[in-house]
Amino acid sequence: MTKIDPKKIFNGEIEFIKGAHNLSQIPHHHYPEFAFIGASNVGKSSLINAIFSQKIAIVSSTPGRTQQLNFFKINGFRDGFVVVDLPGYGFAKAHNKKIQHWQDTTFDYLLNRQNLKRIFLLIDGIKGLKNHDQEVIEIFNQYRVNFQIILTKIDKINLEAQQKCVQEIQNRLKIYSNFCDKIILSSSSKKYGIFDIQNEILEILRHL
Ligand SMILES: Nc1nc2c(ncn2[C@@H]2O[C@H](COP(=O)(O)OP(=O)(O)O)[C@@H](O)[C@H]2O)c(=O)[nH]1
Ligand SMILES: [Mg+2]
Repeated sequence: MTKIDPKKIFNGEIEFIKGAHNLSQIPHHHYPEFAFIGASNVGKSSLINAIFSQKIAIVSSTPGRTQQLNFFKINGFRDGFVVVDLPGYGFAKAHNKKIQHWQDTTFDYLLNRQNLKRIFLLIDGIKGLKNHDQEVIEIFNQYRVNFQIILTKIDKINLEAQQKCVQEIQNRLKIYSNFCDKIILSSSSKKYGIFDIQNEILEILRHL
C-alpha cells in the first residue's frame, strides 16, 4: 500500500503539460489519468478548481484553450498523476466542423486511453440528466468504458430535489453495466462533495 499525503496532492504543485487539439498531440506517458467531462457550463472549471486548489482551470479557461484537451501533471504521489480537462459538449448539433473535430478527438482519447483510470462525468444538478449527457453515456456503454457521475451545483436545489435527481439518474442508467452507481453530489461554491471526489481519486491511486 502506497503512503499518500492528500495535502501534498491537492494543495501541491501543478504543472500544465499540454493542450492537445488532435490525437497526435496527446502526450505519451505512463502516469495514471483522471478525466473530467461535461456539458459546457456544467461547472467543470469551478469543480476542478475546488478539487485542486484554484490552479488548474485558470489555464483551461484561457481563450483558445477551452476547445482542446488540457493535460495537467499533479505531483505528490509517486512520480505524479495527470488530470485531463476536456472540452465541454452540448452544442445543438455538431454542425460546425471544428466542434465535430474536437468531439471526435475527445472520444478517441476517452475510448482508447490505456492509463485513464477514471472518467468523471459531470451532470448539472439543476437541469438533471439531459439528452446530450445520455448520448455521451450511450457511447461509453457501447465501448464498455466506465464512468462516474458527479452532480454539480447542488447548493441550488433542496434535499428533496437532490434525492429525486439521483434516483432518476440511477433508474435511467441501471441498464448500463459500466455505470458506477456511486453518484457524488457536489457544489463548488459551498465546497460540498469535494472531499468525496478527492477520496475517490485517492482510493484509485492507493490501489495502483
Ligand atoms: N450555484 C452554483 N453555481 C456554480 C457552481 N459551479 C459553477 N457554477 C456557475 O456555473 C457557471 C459555469 O461554471 P464553470 O465552472 O465555468 O463551468 P464549465 O463551463 O463547465 O467550466 C458559472 O457562472 C459558475 O459560477 C456551483 O457549485 N454552484
Ligand atoms: Mg470551463
